[in-house]
Amino acid sequence: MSKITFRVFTCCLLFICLGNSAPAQHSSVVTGESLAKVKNSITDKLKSPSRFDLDRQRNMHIVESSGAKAQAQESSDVQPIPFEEGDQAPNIVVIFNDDQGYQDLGCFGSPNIKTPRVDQMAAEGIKFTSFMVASSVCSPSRAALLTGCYPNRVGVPSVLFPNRGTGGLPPEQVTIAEILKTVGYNTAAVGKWHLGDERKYLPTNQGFDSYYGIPYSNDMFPASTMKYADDCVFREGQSHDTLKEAFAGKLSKGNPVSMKQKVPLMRGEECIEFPADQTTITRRFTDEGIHFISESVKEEKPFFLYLAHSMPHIPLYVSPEFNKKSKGGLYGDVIEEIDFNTGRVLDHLKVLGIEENTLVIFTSDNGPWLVMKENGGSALPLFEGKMTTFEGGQRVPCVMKWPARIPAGIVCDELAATIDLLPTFAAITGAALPTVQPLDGKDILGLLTNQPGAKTPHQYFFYKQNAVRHGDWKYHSKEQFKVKETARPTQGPTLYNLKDDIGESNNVIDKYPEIAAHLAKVLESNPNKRIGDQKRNSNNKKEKKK
Ligand SMILES: [Ca+2]
Repeated sequence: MSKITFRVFTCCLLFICLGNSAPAQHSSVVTGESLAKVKNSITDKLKSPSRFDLDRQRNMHIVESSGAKAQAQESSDVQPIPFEEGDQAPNIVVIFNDDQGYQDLGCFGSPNIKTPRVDQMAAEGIKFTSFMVASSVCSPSRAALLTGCYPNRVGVPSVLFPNRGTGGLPPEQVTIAEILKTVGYNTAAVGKWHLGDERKYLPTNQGFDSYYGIPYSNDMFPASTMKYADDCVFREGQSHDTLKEAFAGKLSKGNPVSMKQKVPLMRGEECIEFPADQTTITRRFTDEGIHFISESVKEEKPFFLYLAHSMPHIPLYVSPEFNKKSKGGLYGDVIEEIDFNTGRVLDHLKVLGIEENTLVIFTSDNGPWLVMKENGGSALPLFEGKMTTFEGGQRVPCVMKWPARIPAGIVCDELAATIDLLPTFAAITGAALPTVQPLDGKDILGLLTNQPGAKTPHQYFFYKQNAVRHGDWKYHSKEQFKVKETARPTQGPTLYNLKDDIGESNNVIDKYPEIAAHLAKVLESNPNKRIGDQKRNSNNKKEKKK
């Protein structure tokens, strides 16, 4: 085939693909009143948890998957586990780390960090090599995971800060915890939240029965609106008076400069320790998660544990037992402590006899903070890291284990994403999907369970407003660089073929201009456009007027 013929062929093929299934456009206007109605209907459902028809859900999956065209893939010789009568919906544990890079696990090729427990999880379950987050920074990535939507849609386009009036995930948006409450789950958020520190934005107002953790990044400040428990433990000489003095002193963007990196530890809606002792925080978050699991088992309730560690985001802290143990320096120590504690959760599930039917997911909120050098992790072989739309920013390590349904030793190269978790959890528990927000995530149960021919449900995946992926192709309208040493003179537009060029180093836009042109057009209709921005701005204006 000549080059021109190939281009015409490619162009036609793309036209057919794009014409048939451009990104879904949601024209219905979601009003404040309708949002409130849905939220109320969820609350109503909480009062009478419905019994889910799991077998029906599962049979539907088998029918759908069996119709798909079987294609050779790496794990194709591993047979799916058949559904059985009386199978129960699983318990769900999501372990979500902060700024852990693509390479920072043994099973993802780390040369110097040892993670035997997560590696074992991968060997006993599934490893996703192309697992995406919907933003390369904390708050939007977390909003996307919990709502199944690109973050701009749900009003969290960028990082939130205490004392700056940046708000939070609007309470009317429906989270994983809220949909799982409708089918009788116990729910707990443990660790970093970062979707708003004011009371109305806290996990306890987003479907979680309990919250224990640091409400934003571990390098931030106390919030002036924070409520302190009567028995709050003040450390390092801090007190109500020192806090008062700090807020009366020098402020930078509303934050008291003398309190940098002093963050609260909260239980429920109050601070119980200030500043949080971060040297023991990974263990304490895990202790809390384990306690919640035990309590749920005692109550004979299925559970959803969202265990969001506050590290390896800097500043890094580690328990004495892990100090200087890793060949990967302090960063490696932190990851190895998280790995050890992940093992504690897995062991606890086993001891309680619920390992078989518990889905455990281990992943990260965005790529490594490379400008922190040795404290910043690695995304190799991907290019760049946090705060960029390169793969290093948004492709994260991910392993999942669920012995009852996920066969051992699967490697999945299909694109999947954190936005897929909500619809997938809905599918496996029978919970109804939210209607408040137009969902961007898709059910990936077929991929998880290694159904023959299962493919990514994402024809397009969007990286902020700047880039789009379609199969192996990735088009950037604009490139962002955070690491000066490796920044390139061209800022885009660029086109890469990730199959041959996972490091996004060989711009082939001149070779495939038709593909670039089509993807540029697709990017224009990006569902992650500034819908949420507009909403958030109008909310902020309203708040300012008050
Ligand atoms: Ca992060």
